[in-house]
Amino acid sequence: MDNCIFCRIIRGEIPSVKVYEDDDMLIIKDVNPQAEIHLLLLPKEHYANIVEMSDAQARTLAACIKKLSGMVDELGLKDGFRLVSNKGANACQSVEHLHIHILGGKPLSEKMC
Ligand code: DGP
Repeated sequence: MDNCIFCRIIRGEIPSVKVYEDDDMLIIKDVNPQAEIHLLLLPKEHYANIVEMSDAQARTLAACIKKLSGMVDELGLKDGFRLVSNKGANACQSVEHLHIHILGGKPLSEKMC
């Protein structure tokens, strides 16, 4: 998607702090962290949210999350973390490219959006 900010990050057109990358996903630091550790898991394939996700995309995303579960120590998440994916503006989704928030450590904000 030409103008999708996360597609542009994936293509390297917009800088980001990359934590992990493979053929299926990119993990970056969130530019506006809501917790001590706030990462974003971005599937490389563009789709807006979990409602738009195909069966094949769901399988790929599940494999990405399984891979993430093996990276907990190196990502500093061994004491616990939350995974959050917002769908729709009413649920605070601001970027229409599916992403999973990975939140660990102390919250930095109480706000929902
Ligand atoms: P959501 O509100 O669920 O759509 O989350 C979007 C997140 O993406 C939000 O926490 C801020 C983050 N974000 C937006 N633009 C950029 C960017 O250009 N770079 C990075 N690293 N994060 C971004």
